[in-house]
Amino acid sequence: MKRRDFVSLLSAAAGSSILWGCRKEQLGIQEAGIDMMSARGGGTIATRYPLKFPTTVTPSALTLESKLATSDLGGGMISNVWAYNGQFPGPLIRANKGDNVNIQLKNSLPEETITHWHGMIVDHHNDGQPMSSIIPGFTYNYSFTINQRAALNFYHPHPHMLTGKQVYLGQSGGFIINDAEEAALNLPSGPYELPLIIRDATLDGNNNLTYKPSSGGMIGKIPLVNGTRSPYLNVERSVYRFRVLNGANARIFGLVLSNNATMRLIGNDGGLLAASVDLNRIDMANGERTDILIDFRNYPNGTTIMLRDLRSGWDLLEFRINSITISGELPVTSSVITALTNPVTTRQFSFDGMSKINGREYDMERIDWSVPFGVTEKWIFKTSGNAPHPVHVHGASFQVVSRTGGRNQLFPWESGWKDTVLLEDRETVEVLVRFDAFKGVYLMHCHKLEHEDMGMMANFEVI
Ligand SMILES: [Cu+2]
Repeated sequence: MKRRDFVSLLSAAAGSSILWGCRKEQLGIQEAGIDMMSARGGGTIATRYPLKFPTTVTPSALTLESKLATSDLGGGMISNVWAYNGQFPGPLIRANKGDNVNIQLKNSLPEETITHWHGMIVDHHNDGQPMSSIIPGFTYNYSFTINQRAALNFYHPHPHMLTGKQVYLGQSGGFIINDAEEAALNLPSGPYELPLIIRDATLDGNNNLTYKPSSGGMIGKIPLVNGTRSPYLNVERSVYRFRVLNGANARIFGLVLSNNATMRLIGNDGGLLAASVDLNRIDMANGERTDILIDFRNYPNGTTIMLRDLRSGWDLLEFRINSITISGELPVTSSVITALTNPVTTRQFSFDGMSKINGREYDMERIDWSVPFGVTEKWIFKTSGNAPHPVHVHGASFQVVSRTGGRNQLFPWESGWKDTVLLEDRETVEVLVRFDAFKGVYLMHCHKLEHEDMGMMANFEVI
């Protein structure tokens, strides 16, 4: 907590002598106490700032400029960032299945970059892989038709050895696809459907994001939601749909509500689940997405509820119920997920140390295996240590069929279609995958971005 915030907090808490005492000589003790409360989750006391939202854009004729900018992290705390179109996080792209995407990426960063559409099934040219990186001052044109089910996807840079730094400094955003199946469900929409990009960060003495990864990846000291520190969100007594992305480089979040209420999980990486499920905890590795309904109808006006991360103990986002009128419904959702079956080939991949898959580091020029087009395969992910490794596959969604060792179970947020699955120490995870959209070179890698940058990544070719 910065001194300025502490002072404003003191004036805000002036009437709360029971909590904080009023004797000025206690100030030093109080400051330490408040610091601890702030870090440990005394959320009703800390100064909080309005949750920011990115602007929504369509991808039909979009220019995305990767450039240096500044962003207000909340309360006038200005930080230098690397932002798409000057926004941190980047603009929220929204389109329908069947729409044409025409995006020009302009590189105004001081180093090479390329943007990848994590979760989107596109051909090699449009996938934004490291070999497609462009140098400063150049542009890259993406053009494709969206042909996949409704989902929240994640756009971010993918240049070799620079991904972690660029994502960390602010290069990330959401890409929502809508479709007719989803529209028929009448889910909360408009102001009741909101993106939450959750990540961590460490600020230097000038409040700038500072990138200092360790062997376990870049683990930041504070949470940010939509680029906002200590955020709050005014909500009505209604049902909200939150499109949640873990946009951290390396941190895993265990999401809970402070009153232990359930959240209705309706979707994940690849869209709607076969059936919605009520949960009071949802874990998300970096790169994973969840689609969550939260029902605020039964709380009196003025109630506050905190979205917390149980793994760190952090308060992430305070919901402030701010209406008397009750509206909305909490739908039970379902969707048709056709199970992949009868794999014809089994492949094993060991995620070794911090930089290798099956004993080899990434080589942009090397194709490590070939996959026949349109054939179901079983891929088995293991680790020899240094997990967690969130394993991400380009070019197709997969279905997770088992986890043995470690947590030794699958979780509801791992059903349906996935593109990222968490591999913790001692775990073996089996997935079924079929590449039936495009032939060409794609990537499989650890989505702990520092592992990816160190070489825990491989090219394969769909033939
Ligand atoms: Cu890893």
